[in-house]
Amino acid sequence: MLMKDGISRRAFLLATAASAGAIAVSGTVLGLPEVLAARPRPSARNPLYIPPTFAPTGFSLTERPAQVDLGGGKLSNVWAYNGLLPGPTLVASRGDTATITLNNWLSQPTITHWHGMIVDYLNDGGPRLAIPPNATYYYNFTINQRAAMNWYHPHPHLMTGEQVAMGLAGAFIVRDSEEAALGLPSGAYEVPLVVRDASFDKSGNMAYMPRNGGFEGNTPLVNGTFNPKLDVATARYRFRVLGGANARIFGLALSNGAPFTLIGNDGGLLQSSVPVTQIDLGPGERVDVIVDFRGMTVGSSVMLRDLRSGWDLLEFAVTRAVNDTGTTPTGLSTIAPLQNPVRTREFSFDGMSKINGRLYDMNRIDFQVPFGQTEIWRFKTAGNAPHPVHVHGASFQVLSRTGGRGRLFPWEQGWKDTVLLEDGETVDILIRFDAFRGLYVIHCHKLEHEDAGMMANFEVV
Ligand SMILES: [Cu+2]
Repeated sequence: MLMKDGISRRAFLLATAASAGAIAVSGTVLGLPEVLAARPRPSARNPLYIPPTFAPTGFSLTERPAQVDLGGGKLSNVWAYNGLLPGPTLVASRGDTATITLNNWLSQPTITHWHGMIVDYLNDGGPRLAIPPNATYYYNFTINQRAAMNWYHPHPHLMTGEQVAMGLAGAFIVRDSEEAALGLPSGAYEVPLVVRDASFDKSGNMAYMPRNGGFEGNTPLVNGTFNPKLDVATARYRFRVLGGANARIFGLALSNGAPFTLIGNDGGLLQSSVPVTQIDLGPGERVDVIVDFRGMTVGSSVMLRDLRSGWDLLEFAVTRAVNDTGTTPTGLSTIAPLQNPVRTREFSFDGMSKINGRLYDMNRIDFQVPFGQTEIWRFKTAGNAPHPVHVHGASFQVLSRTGGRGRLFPWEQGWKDTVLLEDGETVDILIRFDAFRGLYVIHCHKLEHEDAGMMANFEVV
């Protein structure tokens, strides 16, 4: 395949597009999206892509159009960090300094937000800091927070949905001594899983088809791999899972009914591990789970499944026997509850574009929050949920959910930065900003709601 020069690659893409169109005739009869008809069948699963890891010190990230093999050898036009989808996995230890240069090689404004990282205003990458095409932004911050898997993605006003859907996202893992002492599965036994959906045009290129209610693609991708498979050993694995979709909520489960051992979420380790057979994961949320393949025989496999769509997301194929005699500790961390809230603030997530009746105005500061003071923030909705509510500048603790599902779930313990609000629900959180004063945002992480205006500025004073 004459792929070594740009001209041949262009010709290859055109030829592939033509053949995809031909195959699509039968796919259309079946009501399948054309691109699915051209993709490999489940019998030809693609190896799960695992992005390379880098320290975020002296590191450059470039947002740019790229051609990526999402599986099966066919290149798709996407937008990606450093040409990788997902972007490189950044790994740092508590106490490290991140010095990151962001280059914007897109044809529209962008800025990168470090979702879950507790950093000051100038390093937070909020919409007010967006840079024009061909500009550069320099980040410099100290990492001072618990071990967790955070992530990075664009956050310009009005264009976040498109930029994330086109492929711009990556994991940002923070480690600390508390986590290291637990002896959790590591190396090849620790795998980040960025779970999202996507849609493609007739040529197999990533396509963004926004809807006000939220973009939902017709194809699942794990780590940017279509129809993926991961070869595993008879051992325990630690999977760091990110809900990386624009709008879709995943109901994660294993096809054999075995439980996940849930050990962490957005803000890091839970106090205690807990077995769960299903996990609902909304946009921006993370879960940290141990999956034990020791009871399985070589040659067998199990699927990571989305119970909501019925999709098989990822096949775990047991291909070799090893001797893992370890145990996953039950006690993981100590989490001090936030206490003595001094006031309650209400946020109504209205329709598909407003908070407390107002559209986002980049230049308006909607409210001020005293530094170091614990408050209850009450999230309500007048419909058009789910709204995955995300707050910048601090992690929070989920206190209660009334109405709707009427309870809290195991993955909502500990420290969170994004919480799912369904119709009819009122969710109370405890929050305290004790790291930085300055300007942050609260917004719906259904990215089409966010882009439509479901966001507010607040200032920690
Ligand atoms: Cu919303």
